[in-house]
Amino acid sequence: MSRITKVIARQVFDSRGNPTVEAEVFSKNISSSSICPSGASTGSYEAHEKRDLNKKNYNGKSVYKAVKIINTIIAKKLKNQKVHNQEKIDHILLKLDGTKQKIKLGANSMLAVSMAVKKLSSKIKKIPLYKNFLVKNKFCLPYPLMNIINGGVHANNDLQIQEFMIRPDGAKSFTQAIKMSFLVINNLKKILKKLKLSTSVGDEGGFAPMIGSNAQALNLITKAIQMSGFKNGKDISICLDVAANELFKKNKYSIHSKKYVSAHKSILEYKKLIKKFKIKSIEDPFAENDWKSWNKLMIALNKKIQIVGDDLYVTNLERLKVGFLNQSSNAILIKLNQIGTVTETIEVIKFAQNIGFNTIISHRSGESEDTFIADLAVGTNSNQIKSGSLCRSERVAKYNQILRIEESLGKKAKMNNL
Ligand code: 2PG
Ligand code: MG
Repeated sequence: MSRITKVIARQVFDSRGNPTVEAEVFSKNISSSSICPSGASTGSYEAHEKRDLNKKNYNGKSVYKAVKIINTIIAKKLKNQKVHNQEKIDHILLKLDGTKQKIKLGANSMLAVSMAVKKLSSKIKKIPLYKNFLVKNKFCLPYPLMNIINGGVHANNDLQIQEFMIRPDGAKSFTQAIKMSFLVINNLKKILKKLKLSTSVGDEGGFAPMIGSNAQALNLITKAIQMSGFKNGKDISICLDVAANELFKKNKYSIHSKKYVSAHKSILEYKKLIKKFKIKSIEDPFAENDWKSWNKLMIALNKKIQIVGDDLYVTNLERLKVGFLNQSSNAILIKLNQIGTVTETIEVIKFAQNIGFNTIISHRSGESEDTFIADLAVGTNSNQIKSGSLCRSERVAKYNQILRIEESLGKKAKMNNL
């Protein structure tokens, strides 16, 4: 049984140019490394991201403390542990931290190590990473959720909703899914150019034109879908991430315009949008503590569309259980760094799938070249992956990795069910 001989860490940079943690785990002369991503629209129940907060160093954003924690405390504890025993290693990290929100070690230091261990284990076993999770035989490929117009805190335009996404529901393979998405994105670019709107992109690679209404963004996407020869709601579906935490004040929401209105009025507006633009999925339609409104929306929509909890659940089993009992949603977004270890993430995925929820593996708005989530999506048979647009290498890297996996599966490669 291979054992960990050394753990080291360093400060590297994410796609926004902010410092982040990379950990490298060794077993003799073999090593694997992993980089922790970082969010901008974070839920308040997320595990803690440790930053130095010293204004003189990278405007308070450096992660030298987290790096030091890995190089000293974590490295010492993990030495001689069995590489393939992921659960034990993650439990050592959890015990070492001992706090509810990973305040002591920081979820960024814990996760970088946890993911690097998982990668090292598959390297030593000489199996691809996706074969080192839950699924052993029948691998299914996820549908990509591509964020093609960026708003909210991911862009500096006036769009209230954070992410306007497309999902190529009609695709029969992942290759075809990418091709269909490519066409829509390419045509959207042409439409924007013609309207003399900017084609520069936001944090997740989607366009960030200076437009100010959700309906305007949705009209542009609908046009691009038609121009590509696809049927909206059939071949390609429009999906949203509202990130409503950011649009919530004094029990009111400014989702559909800058004006704050009640949750009840927001639901009526949602219904109109869904009908007009054939929207198939809405993530974080309401704020993280507003359980009541989530349930009202689920009832109002009568299970017809996918309702996804991101900031609501923060990949946390306890919160997911509350959401299940409350009938808050029928899908969960999975982000490793919201919870901080691979083992806890897998537990949440398993539970979610057992209760019939869709699991959507997701990037963060601050990403890196690390493609761990692509393998995680296939290795857990999650039916969707959200990794931004087909633009910016840190986003495309994940889609490219799934193309490689599809190729290696050959004839056995199947798309998952939506
Ligand atoms: C989200 C994510 C990723 P962030 O809200 O779903 O798209 O954004 O990483 O900023 O939380
Ligand atoms: Mg979200």
